[in-house]
Amino acid sequence: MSVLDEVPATEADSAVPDSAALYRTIRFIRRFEERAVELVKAGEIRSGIHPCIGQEAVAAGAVATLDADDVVLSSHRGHGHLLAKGCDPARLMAELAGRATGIDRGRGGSFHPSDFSANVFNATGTVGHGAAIAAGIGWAAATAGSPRVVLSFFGDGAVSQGALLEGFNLAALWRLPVVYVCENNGYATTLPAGAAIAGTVVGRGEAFGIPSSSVDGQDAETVYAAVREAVVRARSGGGPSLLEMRTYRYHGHHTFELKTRLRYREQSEVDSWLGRDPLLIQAARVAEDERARVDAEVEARLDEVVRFAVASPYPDPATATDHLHADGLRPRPGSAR
Ligand SMILES: Cc1ncc(C[n+]2csc(CCOP(=O)(O)OP(=O)(O)O)c2C)c(N)n1
Ligand SMILES: [Mg+2]
Repeated sequence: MSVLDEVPATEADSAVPDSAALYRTIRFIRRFEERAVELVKAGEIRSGIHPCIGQEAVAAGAVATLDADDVVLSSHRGHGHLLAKGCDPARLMAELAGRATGIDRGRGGSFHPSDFSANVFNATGTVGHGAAIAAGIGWAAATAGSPRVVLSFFGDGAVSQGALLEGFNLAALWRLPVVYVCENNGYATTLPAGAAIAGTVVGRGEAFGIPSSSVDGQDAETVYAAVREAVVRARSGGGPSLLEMRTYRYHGHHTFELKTRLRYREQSEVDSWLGRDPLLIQAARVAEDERARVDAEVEARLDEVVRFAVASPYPDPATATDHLHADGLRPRPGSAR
């Protein structure tokens, strides 16, 4: 069962977002991530994760504008994108824990999960490259005459990568149905965006003639409105858009920061962004009894999710190279098997 199975589907082309559904998605992502961090501390998720805590309104608001057949290309900080798109949370948690029951049988982990049943084609750990893959998927959809739209997420650290700019160029040149969403959380690992980006994020899109704007990424309903406009444009043949979402991650870059204290931001800065917590902003739009019902239901579901993940077996080491290649592309004779 997916996150979206449990709530009425948001009308894909509705101009009015469903406040309670957005609240539930944000709450689910927040608590999923907090439970995942607990599993890292308990040694059940051994590789660690990049939590998206603080950025949930971007995933919730953006993905709520899509149809089921639309495609999401995610990033290394992608659990929220997957959950919002309808990925089975139990199988996602099992994937983070490297279990055989994971959405990618434990091969993708937190960095590279894909869920073709939810049309999340991949979460590339190679910063910026998803934007070029998104152009390719958009081209395939456009040439097939499909109404499919591609939503491509990446961080501020991606905007000076060559592959991303090549993707922008082709998407603009061929008017591809791609919506580029930059989650500008102010840092690429420990490097402040201001020390890494010449010009602006929005300027990257404008250079290619792509309609581009900067949006408050802490407010899911503002995100929804901006992305909806871009999705409508893409679906009607109007080509790509770029939306910079101004947001913030409350946790470290990666859970390795639980052990390694990296001094790259002031607590006062974190506190000021905590004052614009996307969960609280959306909670204020939902009646208290409805919120209590959603919170209890989310917690009960996550109890099942965690139980499923930790009870699942690890993959058999003898199968380590299975499922890594398309049919017919077996490893060469003599390579590790
Ligand atoms: C091409 C490439 N360079 C470096 C890395 C290592 N790396 C992983 S995440 C990351 C920071 C990315 O920052 P940003 O794009 O802002 O995303 P955020 O982590 O803030 O969500 C880096 C440098 C990588 N995965 N790929
Ligand atoms: Mg960043």
